[in-house]
Amino acid sequence: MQGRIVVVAAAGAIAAVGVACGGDAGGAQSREVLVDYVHDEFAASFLAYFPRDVTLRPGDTVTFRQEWTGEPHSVTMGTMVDEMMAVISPLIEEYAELPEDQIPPEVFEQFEAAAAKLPYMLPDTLEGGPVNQNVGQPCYLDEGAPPEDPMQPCTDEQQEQPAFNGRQSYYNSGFIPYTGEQGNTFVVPLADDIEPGTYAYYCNVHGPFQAGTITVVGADEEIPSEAEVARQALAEIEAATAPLAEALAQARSVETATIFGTEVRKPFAGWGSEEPAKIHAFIDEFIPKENTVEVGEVVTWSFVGGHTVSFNVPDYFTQLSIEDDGTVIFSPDALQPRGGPGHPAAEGPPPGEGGEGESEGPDAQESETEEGGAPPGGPPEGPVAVDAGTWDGQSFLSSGMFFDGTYSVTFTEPGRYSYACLVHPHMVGTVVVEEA
Ligand SMILES: [Cu+2]
Repeated sequence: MQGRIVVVAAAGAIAAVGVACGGDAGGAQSREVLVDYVHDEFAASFLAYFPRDVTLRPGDTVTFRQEWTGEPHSVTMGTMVDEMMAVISPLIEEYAELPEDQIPPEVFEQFEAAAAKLPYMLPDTLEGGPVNQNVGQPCYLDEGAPPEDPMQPCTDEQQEQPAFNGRQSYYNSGFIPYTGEQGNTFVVPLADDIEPGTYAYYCNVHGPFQAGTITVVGADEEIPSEAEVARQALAEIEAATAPLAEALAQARSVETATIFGTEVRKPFAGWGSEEPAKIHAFIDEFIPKENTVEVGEVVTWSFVGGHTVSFNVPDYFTQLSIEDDGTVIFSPDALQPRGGPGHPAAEGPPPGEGGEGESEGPDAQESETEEGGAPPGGPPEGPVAVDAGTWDGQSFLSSGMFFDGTYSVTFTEPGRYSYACLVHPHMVGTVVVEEA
């Protein structure tokens, strides 16, 4: 991790020298902001921008560079976002460190009311297929809001990116793809006539907790060097990493645990830090990475966060992708169970069950095998236990996305089987099946 940042810092130093040799500060500057972060000690997703604030002058450029952890992101700004964050930022500032039960209910109401004014990229119910195209695709508006119909993208003209002048009502990258010409990159030129001030942006997938600011100063004012910006990014990454590393070490040292109110047993699929606030990051690891069982034995994963357990996966595909006509698609293959029983909540929880926070342990609900392919509906809400039955190591087998609950597979053939999370490409594990 340090190595990479040092390289960035060194490049910054060279750029700074170049400017110094050129005499004055003439010529536009560029500063880089990381979107998410690929850690080299463990797999994780950081729902954050590093650094959180960057200072530039009119005519300069902000380059958002995404590090692909499998989580989709956008960079979304404009006066609509400024207004939302003017309400929400002070709330986060004041209450984020408090345990949830000590936060007055009206704080949540204010937060929700402000956040609800802006549309989100992902539909409320994930089903696979097109996401909300009105904000999943790029959209740059001088005034007004994106189309109300989630399936209606902004017009071709509205998708052409102008410089950011601070007065546009909505200025949205849309989903920043992993591949392609603009892969992992979103470049924001600041207009020559942008007023000095602070401009907010956020991710319209993960919401106002994933947010940052661009501070614009006067044309003749000093701004932090590229190296200083990189150092600040590194400091913020380290601050976000420390509690995660601690939580991971703890997860590795136990067999069972209670996390986010749910009892879990190894192997864990995903992990996180329970420390409140300011850690908008989670661990994309199977813990432990390798499990050894005998033929006929069952392995039961406990999910912590939105992941899949998937064997014999096809070539890598991303959770979200952009089709030739611009449509942003949530891959049904990443979301839905494959080769086993469906999500048990697909047909809705039985009356009186499946309510929020109603954790009854992994045996609370048994799934039934669906006939004729994948069921409709998305990930189950609340803890569920899915038994995929036996698997002989031959077919594509995927749990579908889970946030909570367990997934069991009984292995019938000896061998060494690697598996992966279809959402998070760095999240891989192995099951070794030995002769009984
Ligand atoms: Cu994952």
